Amino acid sequence: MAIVKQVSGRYFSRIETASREEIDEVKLERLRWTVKHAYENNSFYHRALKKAGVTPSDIRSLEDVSKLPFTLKKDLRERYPYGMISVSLEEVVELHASSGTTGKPTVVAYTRGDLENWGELMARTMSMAGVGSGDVLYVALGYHWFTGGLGFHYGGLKLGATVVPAGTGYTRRNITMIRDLGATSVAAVPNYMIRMAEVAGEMGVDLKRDMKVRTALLGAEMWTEEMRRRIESLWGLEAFDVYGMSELYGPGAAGECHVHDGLHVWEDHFLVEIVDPETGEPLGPEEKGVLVVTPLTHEAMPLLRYWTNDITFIYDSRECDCGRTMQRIARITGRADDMLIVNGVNVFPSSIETVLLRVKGVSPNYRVTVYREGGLDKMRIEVEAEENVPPDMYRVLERKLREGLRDVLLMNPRVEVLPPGTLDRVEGGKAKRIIDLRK
Ligand code: DLL
Repeated sequence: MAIVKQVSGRYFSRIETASREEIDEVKLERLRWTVKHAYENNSFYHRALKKAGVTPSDIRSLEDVSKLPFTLKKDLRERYPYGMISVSLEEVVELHASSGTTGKPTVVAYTRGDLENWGELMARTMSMAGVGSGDVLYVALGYHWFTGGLGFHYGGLKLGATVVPAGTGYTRRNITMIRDLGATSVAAVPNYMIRMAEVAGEMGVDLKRDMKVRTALLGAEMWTEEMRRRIESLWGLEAFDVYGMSELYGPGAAGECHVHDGLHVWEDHFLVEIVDPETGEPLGPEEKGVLVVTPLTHEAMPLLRYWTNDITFIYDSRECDCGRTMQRIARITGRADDMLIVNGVNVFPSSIETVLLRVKGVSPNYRVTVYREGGLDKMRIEVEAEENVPPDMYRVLERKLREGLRDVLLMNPRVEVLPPGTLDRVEGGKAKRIIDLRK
């Protein structure tokens, strides 16, 4: 299941291949600007910096970032809706917000300059994946509070691509339009590519024969290499990982080039660090921990050392065969709070996905439930079989999966292989695969 077409991307901005000295110079200048802006124009940061005993003039090198206090999601929630905004509301031209399923939503604000930057970052990210003018970019991501839809939209416009603001839901219509409009690139969450492939099958549409899609730009949820392979082979395309979050404008903080070895961080706009999840102490290159980001250009809502809660590491080497000099992070293993602690063993859902999808005949539709029984943590893993697997093979698959999972989980989970179509589907949003009944 090798990659079908090798896309070679183009540089969108000169800075992508700039020297280390130049990049660091830009970063330092912008870091100093950001700290000053936050200190002078936001009462929360003014107080936080005073408390930490730091003034903007104390930031003399990039390492000085570690003097700054962290900002947590809870800080944004507590200052809902406008408490983190550091410009006058007249300068704010767009607002987004998280869905706020747990507590208050977090609001993110943009000035015109911020939207300009976001468009530039998304243009770079997509250009790196070979998208440009002449492409029909089909954006199958939410367009409302979620930043996914508009992020790809702004980037696509900047590239001169033909942008289709499709949004989510209406999966049958999406299949028809991707085919009829001759879309060459699709932006979506990974699980939706699987869902669309399933619906295309029901409609009798052959993704490889009837579609012109060459690339998929995917992100917004944890996905593994195994998931990438499944998507690529179902659609006959090349899939690129795109990382971002609302608090960092949206998608486009980092993305993959055609080498597919880590994600290039747009360092002139984001200063990234990896810290120990327990102590907050900075970790070195190649050491896994929590990604902490200081956006360097966000006018409406500067954030200092934003604790993303995403787990990854920074590559030691800055050399990449694509010629870009911007540092790379590894694909996100998951969020720190998604990590399951099962009878004292730490398990990331991504390791479960990896085991499941390595087994032939097992589909990418799965659900993991953790519960307590008799004073012990138990895990049930339900996964659908592929369409062509006869039901009398389900027991064989279960045995295979149990063996693989035992090595990762250090326990015997209950594994159930189910007929295709049993589990609930999400029509375009982030998948909810983990149910922890202990919480
Ligand atoms: O998910 C922005 C986005 C849209 C990124 C479309 C990529 C594509 P939020 O809804 O604020 O923003 O969620 C951010 O999603 O902290 C990660 O946990 C997760 N996430 C985003 N991209 C990836 C990725 C958007 N490529 C949260 N791999 C982040 C794994 C990702 N997880």
